[in-house]
Parts: sequence; C-alpha cells; structure tokens
Amino acid sequence: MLQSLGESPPYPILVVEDNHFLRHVLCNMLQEDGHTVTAVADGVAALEHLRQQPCPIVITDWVMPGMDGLELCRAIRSQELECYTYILLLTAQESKADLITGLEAGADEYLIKPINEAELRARLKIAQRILNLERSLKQSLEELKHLSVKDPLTELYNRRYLAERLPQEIKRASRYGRNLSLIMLDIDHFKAVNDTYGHGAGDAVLKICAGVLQEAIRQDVDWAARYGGEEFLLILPETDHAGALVVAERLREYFAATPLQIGELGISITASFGVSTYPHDRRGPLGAEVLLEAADRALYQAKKTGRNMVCSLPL
Ligand code: GH3
Ligand code: MG
Ligand code: MG
Ligand code: MG
Repeated sequence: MLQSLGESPPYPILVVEDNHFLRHVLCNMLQEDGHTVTAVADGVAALEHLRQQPCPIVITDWVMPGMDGLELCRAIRSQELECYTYILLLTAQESKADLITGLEAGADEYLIKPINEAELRARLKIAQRILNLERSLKQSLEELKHLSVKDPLTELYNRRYLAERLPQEIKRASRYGRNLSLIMLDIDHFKAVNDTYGHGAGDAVLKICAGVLQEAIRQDVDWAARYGGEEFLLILPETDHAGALVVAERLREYFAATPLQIGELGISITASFGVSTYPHDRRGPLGAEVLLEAADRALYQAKKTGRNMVCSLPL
C-alpha cells in the first residue's frame, strides 16, 4: 500500500551550510517541524557523515570552501547507497544555466536564497512523498520475495526455493568436506484426518506440524520446506547420518506422544521418516535428486514396514 502524505514521521535531514547563521536558522526551523537534523559546514564532512549514517534528505549550500555543493551532489550520486538520498540545493545563483548545472550534478530540487520558509516546507513535502514511495516499493519487493519462496499455508520454504537452495547446500558440503543430511517426513493416514475432522482441521494440523519442525531445528543453519501436501523436508547442514537419525527419532516420538491441539480438539497423528546423508568423505558432488530420492526410498520403506518409524537406506 502506498503511504499517503503525512502518515510517515518527518525524515531526518542533513544540513550542509558553511554560513554559521544560516545553518543555525535552518536547523531551528527544521527541528521545529519535527525533523531530526544534523548540520555540517562543508561537503567533505557531509560525505563522511553519510558514509557512517545514510540520511534520506540532504539540504546543501552550493558555494562552500573545500568540497562545494555541486561536488557533493556528484559524490552522493556516484555512491551505491542503500536508500535514496533526496538532495535540495540552496543557491544564490539565479541564471537558468547555473540551475541546470545544479540539477545535472544530481540535485533533485533547488531553492534560491534568501530562503522562503513556506517554499522550503513545500519542497520537503515533495521529498517526503518521493521517499515514502521508495519505502513502499521496497516493502512490496520484500513481500514479493517472501511470497515467492514460502508456502502460504505453513510459512515453510516451498519447492521452488528447495530446488534452488539444495544444490547450493550440496556444493558447499562437497567443497568443504562436510556432512549434509535430509529428513523427509510424511504424516501417516493424513487423509483420515481430513475425512474425520474436515479439511480446515487438516490445514491446521499441517500448520502446527510445520511449527513443530521449525522449532526442532537449529535456527539459521537448518531449514525446513514443504515438499508436498503432507510431506516435509528438513535440511540439516553439517549433520552426519547418526545425528540426523537422532533428530528424526526425537520428532517421531514427539508427534506420536503429543496430540495436536486445534481449538477444543486434540488430534493424534504419527509420521514416517526417511533419512539420507551426503557424507563428508564422499568425493565429488552429487545431484540433489539423488539425495532426495534416497530419503524418499527410506520414507517409503518406513511406510511399508508399518509407519510411525524412521528408516534410512544407503545412497
Ligand atoms: P500415508 O500414511 O500412506 O501417507 O497416507 P495418507 O492418507 O497420509 O496419504 P495420501 O497420499 O493417501 O493422502 C494425503 C492427503 O493429504 C490427501 C490430501 O487431500 C491431503 N492434503 C494434501 N495437501 C493438503 C492440504 O494443504 N490441506 C489439507 N487439509 N489436506 C491436504
Ligand atoms: Mg556558502
Ligand atoms: Mg501421508
Ligand atoms: Mg504423502
């Protein structure tokens, strides 16, 4: 949603002005309007400040000793900053040619001295609108990124992400001689959950299971994906086969012993597990599909041998 004017608090401003009196007047006025203001006396100090702390709005004088306003505009525009810097150039120059030079150096707007406060405020409203626009675009981009890799029901990673990331994990394990384990699990007789309690309760069970999986793994190292309807995959870097079997067995026990609470209902489920491992001493990489297939065969074995079980097969 695009934010409308006035909804966002005033943005911080960096004032760059060598004239002490004018700097003081500007700072007071901007602070009264609710901006957080930092003031410096020349372009070099401004750049140094921006390097340490990006600032969305810069109001800069043109003529200053050392680095002047034009050079500052060019320097800011030549940098890769994480957010847009709106630059308002203050100038005593009134000729069209000079003003065009200022804009071409990278200023978004100019204001001719002596400064008219109402005009300055109006210009800052434009800055606020543009910066709001940038912010909402960034938010939308983040949301889109999130949507493109996450399963909407469980909030776990989706198959698309898995297809992209798993080969990278395998390559990494291969390069550094590390273990990498997969746990594939499938809820037993899940169809019966839907049939008995309804599809809504079935969805709720899937969500809770996903939450349990997410909690059970090491944050920021391991990750979980929804592999199919009621099938999940845990990816455990730096984990050997024995370690992965322990994790799977612990989860199996938890599910078997803990009814999932959905409103008033306590729904008991079990799950079957298949474990596969890329061993640290294996030479050369391995296709992701080989590792997935091994986990899938092990899971099939667990289903065939009675469910509520952890199985593993050699690669
Ligand atoms: P098994 O022990 O052999 O795994 O039996 P199962 O019933 O779990 O397996 P089956 O593959 O026969 O059925 C899976 C069921 O999962 C059928 C499908 O409707 C249900 N399912 C898949 N995705 C979803 C979902 O997003 N929500 C709900 N509620 N059910 C789903
Ligand atoms: Mg000056
Ligand atoms: Mg199932
Ligand atoms: Mg299944």
